[in-house]
Amino acid sequence: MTPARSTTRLVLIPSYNPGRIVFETVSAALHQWNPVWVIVDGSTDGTAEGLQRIAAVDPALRVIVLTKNMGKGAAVLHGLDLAAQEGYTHALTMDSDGQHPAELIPAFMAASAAHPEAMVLGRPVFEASAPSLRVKGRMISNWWANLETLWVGVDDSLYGFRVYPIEALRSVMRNQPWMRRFDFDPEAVVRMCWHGVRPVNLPAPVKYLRPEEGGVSHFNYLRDNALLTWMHLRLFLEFLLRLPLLLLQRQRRPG
Ligand SMILES: Nc1nc2c(ncn2[C@@H]2O[C@H](COP(=O)(O)OP(=O)(O)O)[C@@H](O)[C@H]2O)c(=O)[nH]1
Ligand SMILES: [Mg+2]
Repeated sequence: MTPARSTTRLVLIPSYNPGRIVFETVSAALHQWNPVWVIVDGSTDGTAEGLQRIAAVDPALRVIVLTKNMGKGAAVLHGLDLAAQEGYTHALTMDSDGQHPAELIPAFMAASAAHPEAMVLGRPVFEASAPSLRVKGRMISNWWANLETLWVGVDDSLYGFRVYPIEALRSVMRNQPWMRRFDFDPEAVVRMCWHGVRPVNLPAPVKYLRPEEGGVSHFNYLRDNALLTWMHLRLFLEFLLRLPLLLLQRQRRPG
């Protein structure tokens, strides 16, 4: 049975060549929420066609196809612009590759409804099988993100299972060229904090699927770590410029 349609909150799934696992991911999301929008980001694995076939018989699913690969952030922004036009106020983003817990969509949406001005961030709970290089690597990104936000309370900077207030995120993205590729998730958290959107953290398991289970990652260790390093360098320089203002905001922070 499809859940009742929400007119304020939607699930946005950016998707780039995830392979067949996307059908399970999307079906799990549809089990929990209505509407679910998938932004197919220039995929060449035939998943756009398969998803469109599902959408043809299930009005809870909308498939938006970008013919060229634009990057995760650009795909999310495309979805946010359309969602704003249709009056949605909040979007839960999740990955298309089966790593994120669809069963927690209602709990995250409920937390967002309780704190509409905040962003609801997943705090990853890793399985023992999670690659330790990825788990340790994110501690570096988290350290930078906490410094850049003066420890306002970001538990994890990289986990893309989140609920964002749409207008705040669009206005953060609109006026700068960054946050369009894989660097989207951590930069969004930092810039949203600077924008005055506070984080609410909820634990959420992350799965690392084996290739034979349909696990696919486009994370390229050198390319993406270079992108993340460059991103934190940019953010850090901007942080230094913003520091007086951030310290002032911190003084005024309640509690
Ligand atoms: N890497 C990558 N991911 C994209 C892109 N566009 C959308 N995505 C989505 O972003 C999510 C995260 O990417 P993934 O390769 O799984 O990275 P990982 O989970 O950190 O290993 C997936 O849902 C992708 O389908 C893109 O251009 N590159
Ligand atoms: Mg992934």
